[in-house]
Amino acid sequence: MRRSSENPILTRHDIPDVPPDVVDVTSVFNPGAIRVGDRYALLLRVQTRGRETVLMAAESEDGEHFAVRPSLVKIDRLDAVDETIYHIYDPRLTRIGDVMYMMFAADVDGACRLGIATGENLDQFRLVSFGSDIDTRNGVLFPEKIGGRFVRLERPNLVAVDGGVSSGSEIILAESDDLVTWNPVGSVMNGRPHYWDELIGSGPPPVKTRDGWLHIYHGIARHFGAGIYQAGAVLLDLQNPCRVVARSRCNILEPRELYEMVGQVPNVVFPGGMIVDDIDSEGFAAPGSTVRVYYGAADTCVGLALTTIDELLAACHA
Ligand code: BMA
Repeated sequence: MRRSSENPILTRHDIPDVPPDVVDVTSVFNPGAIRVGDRYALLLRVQTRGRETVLMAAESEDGEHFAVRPSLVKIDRLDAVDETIYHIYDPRLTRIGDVMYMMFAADVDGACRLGIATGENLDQFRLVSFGSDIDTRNGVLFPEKIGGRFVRLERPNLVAVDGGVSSGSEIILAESDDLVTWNPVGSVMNGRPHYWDELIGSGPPPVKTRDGWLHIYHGIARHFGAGIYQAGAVLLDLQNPCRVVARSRCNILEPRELYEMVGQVPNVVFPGGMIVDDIDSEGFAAPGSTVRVYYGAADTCVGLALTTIDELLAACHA
């Protein structure tokens, strides 16, 4: 992927103050992304100097220069959850039919949960479901039902990490009739010990191509101290997304620029948003289409990487 010459496209200096809580913020990273009409939109993870996380929306005409709205994104009904929620973070955005969904991670006591909310617009969401059983993160909804059911990828947190939050090395598929009750379907892929993606987690929601579901994920190489977060691509079977058709042997983005190597958490590229310009009437991405991938860099700022569907498919088979 090619980095935007404007990178990092968003830093803490671009975040307007929203007093009293959001003033002179520490960082902005790990955005979700979606098309809204002919505009590009991001939901940003903004971290205050109280180390609290808020979500803020940004919009752009060209996908590169974003204006951040001077308000905080609200999620109605969150107060009905009977666990203490400390942080809501790493939003991923999917449109199914006409409805926009946000899937997010939520830190509660001793675990991470996945929440799903629908959005009328970028400012106002309403909670649809909030997990209560397993410790899991990196949830993404597919942009259409498969076999008549909603489908999602997620990454259970089963691997303890020294000095950090728990992580995981397996992405699984789950399905649901109502977005509330989720049943595991099976394993999709595992980390590859010794290589670039020892631990793994989904990036942006999968994109439909004629060759399969194209999915960008993050991989963590653990054998270098604190770990290096990179991005790679995988192609999943259209009817049975548990079946991996092809998977990139090498990463397609790794920390190389100073803003990716230095920051709150060094050596991190963490993609969470992907916007494909040309999608046909059946929902398939056009092979030559431009793809914009939005990623958090070093848990400090936001980067943009550009590629095409063809290039990503080739990376899966390389
Ligand atoms: C992961 C998540 C991400 C974060 C990354 C690097 O476990 O918490 O939100 O960007 O670590 O710190």
